[in-house]
Amino acid sequence: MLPLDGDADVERAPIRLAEVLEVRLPLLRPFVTGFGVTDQRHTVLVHLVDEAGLEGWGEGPALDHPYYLPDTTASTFAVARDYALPLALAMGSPGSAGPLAVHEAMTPRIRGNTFAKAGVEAAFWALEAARLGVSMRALFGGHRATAPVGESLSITETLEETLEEVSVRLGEGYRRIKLKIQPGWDIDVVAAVRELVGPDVMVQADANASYSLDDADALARLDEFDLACIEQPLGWDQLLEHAELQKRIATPVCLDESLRSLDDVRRALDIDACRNVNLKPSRVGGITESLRIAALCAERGVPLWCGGMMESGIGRASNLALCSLDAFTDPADMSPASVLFEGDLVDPTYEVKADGTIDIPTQPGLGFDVRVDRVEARTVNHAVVGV
Ligand code: OSB
Ligand code: MG
Repeated sequence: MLPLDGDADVERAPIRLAEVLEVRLPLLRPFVTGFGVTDQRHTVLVHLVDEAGLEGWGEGPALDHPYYLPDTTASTFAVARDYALPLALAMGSPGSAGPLAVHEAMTPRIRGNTFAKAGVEAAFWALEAARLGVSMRALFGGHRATAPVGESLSITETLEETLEEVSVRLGEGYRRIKLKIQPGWDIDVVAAVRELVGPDVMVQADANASYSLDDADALARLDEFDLACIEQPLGWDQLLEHAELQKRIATPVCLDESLRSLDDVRRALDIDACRNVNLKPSRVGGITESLRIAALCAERGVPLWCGGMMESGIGRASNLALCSLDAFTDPADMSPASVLFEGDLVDPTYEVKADGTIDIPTQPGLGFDVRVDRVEARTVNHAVVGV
């Protein structure tokens, strides 16, 4: 049962602190994709505290630059501070609104800016879970205790480096390998990885919008490697072109950048622009929209998995809780913070177990303890929003 019928009937103490923070998390290794190299992860946090002392943390993990989607860290920080959080707080007396009402307050008014809305909404979901004394998993209506995960491998200097990393991750139990590809780094790397892992390992590719429809024949050559899907081969706004491409290749197209709302997903499925869905809650404007997308994919029998934005543990917490829903059929992109950052913002952080799964927390609220000292040490921009 999804919690979409209305907010719970719960006592909500007024919110006494609402703040937006930009934090800088140094990456252990640069992350290289078709849109560039990142070695510092700048992300946006939303923090709420109510008069009863209960807290909610959320994350709006846009990237620094507008090369993935129009949203950036700076735009997300500004829109969360100036519009999303003020609209959320203006619902009733400050803090009297539940997360669904907060979603309704922001979504029809703020165009785009999904990462800002998602960060604010996530903080209200975590706070709601704390107020109800339940886990986010229970609040979202999920039953699974663990989430299977895969790794998203960045583009490396040499093929050997990629093959080495694939072996390490499969040895550690990861359930699926996702290779970042771009023109010039595609067929050879996919062929070499398939050869290395054999026919039974789940392999997929993510192009981050680096091809055009003119490359359809080249992309069709990937068909022989039995990829679970090819993610976002074409431009971020090229829905019709993806439908055309899907007619010309056998590999299922998966969309990431192109899906920013429930309506986007419905349209994409209706025109066969994709046969596989990467759901990033922050990219679609939050948990509420994600629950609706999960229900749609389940209804239509579409393979669904939870993508990642290299969130800190704060952002991963709500993603992980979402993975407890049966609608998620395929492994999530959820490399642990220990692989990504010098130290996560939650402690203890989540880890991938030897069976390639992550335990989904059952503690009330966010499900993890936030390391406020680390958040403070890494904050580069901070704004308190009046309540
Ligand atoms: O395209 O899926 C993507 C990270 C940042 C921006 C875009 C993408 C990614 C990933 C996810 O590949 C990796 C992760 O979060 O573990
Ligand atoms: Mg992607």
